Amino acid sequence: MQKGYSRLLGVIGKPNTGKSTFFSAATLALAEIANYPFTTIKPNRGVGYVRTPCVHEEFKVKDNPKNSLCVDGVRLIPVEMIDVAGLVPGAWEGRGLGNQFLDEIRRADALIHVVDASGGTDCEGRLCKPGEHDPLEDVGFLEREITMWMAAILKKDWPKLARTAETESRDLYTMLEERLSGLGIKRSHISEATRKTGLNADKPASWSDDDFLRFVDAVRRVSKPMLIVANKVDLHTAEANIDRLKKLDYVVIPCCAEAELALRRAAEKQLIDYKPGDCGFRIVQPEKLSQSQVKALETIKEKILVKNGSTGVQEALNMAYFKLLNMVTVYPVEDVEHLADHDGRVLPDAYLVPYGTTARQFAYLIHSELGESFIYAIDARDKRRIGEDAVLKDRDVVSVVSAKKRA
Ligand SMILES: Nc1nc2c(ncn2[C@@H]2O[C@H](COP(=O)(O)OP(=O)(O)OP(=O)(O)O)[C@@H](O)[C@H]2O)c(=O)[nH]1
Ligand SMILES: [Mg+2]
Repeated sequence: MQKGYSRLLGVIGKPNTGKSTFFSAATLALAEIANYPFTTIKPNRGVGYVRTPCVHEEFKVKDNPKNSLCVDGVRLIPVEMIDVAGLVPGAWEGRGLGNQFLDEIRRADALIHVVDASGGTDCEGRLCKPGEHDPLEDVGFLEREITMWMAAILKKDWPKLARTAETESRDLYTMLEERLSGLGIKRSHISEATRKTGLNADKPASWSDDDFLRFVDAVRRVSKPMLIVANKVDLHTAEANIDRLKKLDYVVIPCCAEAELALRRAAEKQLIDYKPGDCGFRIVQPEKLSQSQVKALETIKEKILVKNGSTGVQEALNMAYFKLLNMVTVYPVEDVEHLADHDGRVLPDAYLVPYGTTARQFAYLIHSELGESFIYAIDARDKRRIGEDAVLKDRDVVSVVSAKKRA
């Protein structure tokens, strides 16, 4: 895992929606899966991959990746994920597994909300007739739970904090940042949330209870961006619900986590040729598959891949990184002619960094010494010099020249 800018994706939702199935499909880590609520109690942590076209074809070189994989021209960059226990209404007050669950997403930078789009599980995750439950309710409830949990953390100290900000003219943002840093909430999140709500940061003591909740809700949206994985698309009741989910203000990704898990496991055993996110697969060892396995694979192809373009699992990870977190991929090299590191490995690393990262910040990320003694960087495409404040772009290949050494 890369240092510095590594991010954590939290897989969340009410019980029994397929969170652990999604997580297993993305990471191939073993996680318990069953059709009843609260199968997961202790969180599962694992490593999934973000997928991006590798630059080696454009540069016409053969690469030798170190921090990532390159399969058929596709770079797979590892990213950390956490799958947590299901959340039920009232969790913020301690219902279900309550705060324990919420505490585990403290450090998550983006949230993947897995919804049972088929409407076959009630609001507490118990099985019901597909179509009976409205998954739109699950979206509203989850937003509320997280907001209320954050509000409860802040509420105790709020009156004092707001008064101090006014009477001692202390900066509200700084005080809130100190108070909320344990939730991965930064000053920039707080100022953006204030701006979005139009509240006066100089007069927080005059905010009403409603203002306070609106503010916390905005902090949640900004600091824990979320997308919706509309899971269980293989069930016929899902389609109409997905159309309705898409009207909400979220990225919505139709998904069949079960299909992805089956494909990934078959690919792991080299029975099929399939990369996460592909729109199809090829059976490579038909003699090792039973008739029913072949039939199951054909069904996945027809009902999921052809219809939706993919199972949705990979797309969700990519969207979380490239859209919600606004990351770009940058390849550091030492030798700009051969695109190699000091061991001669070609295009060894692909780093995920937030858009806006400058050449010098990137140098710091590789090594603090390199950042400190930064002179300039070189763009491997046109061999031009890049100054310290230049913002790096997606798929840039750069070499840092420093007073000490190159990297
Ligand atoms: N039809 C269908 N069922 C699925 C899909 N993904 C998961 N399931 C099933 O949904 C049930 C719950 O799956 P889990 O992955 O354990 O769900 P969870 O959200 O982790 O559940 P908790 O840990 O109890 O909160 C299991 O029976 C899965 O096989 C899917 O894409 N389609
Ligand atoms: Mg689970």
